[in-house]
Amino acid sequence: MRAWEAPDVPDVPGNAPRPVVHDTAAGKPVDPTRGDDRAALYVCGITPYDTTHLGHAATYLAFDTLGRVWRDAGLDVEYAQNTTDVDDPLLERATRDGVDWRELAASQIDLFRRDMESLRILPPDDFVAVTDEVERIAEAVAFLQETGYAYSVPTPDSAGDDVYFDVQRPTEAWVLGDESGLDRDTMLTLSAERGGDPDRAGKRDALDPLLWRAVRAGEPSWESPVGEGRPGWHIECSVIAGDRLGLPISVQGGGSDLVFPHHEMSAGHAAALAHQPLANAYVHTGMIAYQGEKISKSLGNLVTVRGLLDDGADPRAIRLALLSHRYSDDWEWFDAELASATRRLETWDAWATGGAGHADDAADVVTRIRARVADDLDTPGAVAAVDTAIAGGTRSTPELVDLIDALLGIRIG
Ligand code: 5CA
Ligand code: ZN
Repeated sequence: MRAWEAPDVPDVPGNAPRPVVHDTAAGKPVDPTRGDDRAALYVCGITPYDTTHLGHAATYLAFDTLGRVWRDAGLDVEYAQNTTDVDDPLLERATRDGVDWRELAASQIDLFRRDMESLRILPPDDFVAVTDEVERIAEAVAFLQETGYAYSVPTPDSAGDDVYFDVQRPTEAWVLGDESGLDRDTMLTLSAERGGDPDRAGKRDALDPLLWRAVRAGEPSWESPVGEGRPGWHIECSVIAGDRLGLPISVQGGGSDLVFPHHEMSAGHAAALAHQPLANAYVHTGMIAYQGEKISKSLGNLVTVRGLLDDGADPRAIRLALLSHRYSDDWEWFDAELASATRRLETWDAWATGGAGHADDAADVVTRIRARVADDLDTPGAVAAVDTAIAGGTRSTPELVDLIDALLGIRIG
C-alpha cells in the first residue's frame, strides 16, 4: 500500500561511523549489519484504531533515526513496516463505535500517514497491510502444519479449527526465550496481558500462540488452505519481514511491550519457516507515560501528535522534544517539554540564520554529532553537542545545518 511522502535528506560530506544499537537478545550493543553494506529494517506498525500518540511517534522516530544514521554511514537501507489492519482490538473498537472495521482502519492509516509526514519520518520502502498478505500468511501456516510446527485445536464456536504454533518443537535457529531471555512465569503473565491465551483448552503448551483463527460469527474471514479464518498476530510480521526483506533481517524493531510474546514468537515462526533467525538484533524503544501511566489507546491517556499540532505546536519542536530523551528509556511526557523544545528551536533557528562560520571550526561538532548518534542512537547527546557548540560561540555552517537535518530530521534557519 502507499506509504507517505519522504522528507528531503541532505547528503553531507563524510560519514557517520557504523552505528551500534542495543540488542535485547544479546543484552548489549551490536552492529546489526554485521559489517554488510546493506541494512534491512522491519518495524512493527500500528494497529489502526486510534490516532497516533506520542508513544507511537517516539518509537517510529527512533527507527527513523537508525535509518538516517545508517544512510549517513553509507549503507543501503531497506525498510518494511506492516499495518495490523485486522485484529481483535480494531474489530472491538469498530463494533463499539458502530463503524465498519475496514473504514476505521483506512481512516486511521490516513491519519497516521499525515502525522508521520508532519514529523518528517522517513517512510518505509514497503508499507504492508496485513489484509493484503492473508494468502501468503495462510500458506505459511499450512507449511508449518505440514512440517509439524503447527497443530489444530478444536473450536466449539466455529465450523473450523484454530491453528497453534508448537513452541516446544525444536528449530535450528530458535528456542523459546532466545529473543526475550525471560523466565516461564513472566512469559505466562505477559502472554495473558498481551493478546495470548494461556488458559485456552486443548493447547500443547500454554504459551503456544495462535497462528490462524477459524471464522466466528460476525468476524472477517478469508478462505484458505488452512480453512476459513484470519491470521494470528505474530505470524504476520514473520511472513512480511521474510518476504519483503529476506532473512535474517538486520533489525526487528518496536516498543518494549513487543519483546514478549510478539517478537519472541515472530522469531520462532521465522525459524520454523526458514531455518533462519528472524533478525540479527531486536531493538526496543522505551514506553512513554503521561499522567503517571504508559500512554495507551486502551487506557485513553492520550497525547496525540494531531492534538499538539492543532494547538499550534511546531512539528519540529515535537520532534526535538522526543529526541531529547534516550530512545530506550521509559519516560514521562510533561506538557512543559514542548515549551522547552520550542525555546531550544528558537535558539537553533537564530544560530542557523546568523551563519557565516568556517567549515574547519564546525568539523569537530560534525564529528561529535555523528559519534553520538552512532553510539546506540544517543540523540540527547547529539542535541547537547549542538547546544554546546552554540554556547561556545561556534558559528553555524551550511554543512552543520545540513547534518542536523540529515541525522535529526530538523531543518533549522
Ligand atoms: N500492530 C502491532 C505491532 S505488529 C502494534 O503493537 N501496534 S500498536 O499500534 O499497538 O503499537 C505500534 C507501535 O508503538 C509498537 O511498536 C508499540 O510498541 C509502540 N508503542 C505503543 N505504545 C507506546 C508507548 N506508550 N510508548 C512507546 N511506544 C509505544
Ligand atoms: Zn509486529
